[in-house]
Amino acid sequence: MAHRSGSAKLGLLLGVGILCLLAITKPILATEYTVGDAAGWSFNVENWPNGKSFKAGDVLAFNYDKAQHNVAVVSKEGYHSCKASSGSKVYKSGHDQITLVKGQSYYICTFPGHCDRGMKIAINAT
Ligand SMILES: [Cu+2]
Repeated sequence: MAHRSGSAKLGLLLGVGILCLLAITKPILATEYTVGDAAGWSFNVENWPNGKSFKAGDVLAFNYDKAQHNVAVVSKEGYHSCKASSGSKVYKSGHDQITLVKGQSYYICTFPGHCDRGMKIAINAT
């Protein structure tokens, strides 16, 4: 009996230890999000970020046909007006990974009419 309760205590200790380890390592591990999930970076992706909680360091993976689309980093105004400024960083590889920084980030596709068809996202990373 004494032996059994001893190993139960050891098991509990081990369990608590593992939980502590998870609690410590979890914030370090960044989450990678595939923008638009299976559909990828595409029309009407605008609402995809809804309900997700992004953290600084998380990675957004933009998958798309590079002949048809691109990803421009824009300001809030650029997001709402669907216009990238001349200084905007534009990703165009078709498989772009962008690491989020704390705060608001805005991305649009600059191909004519695409942003107006919902090819835009606003992200808030904490
Ligand atoms: Cu596009």
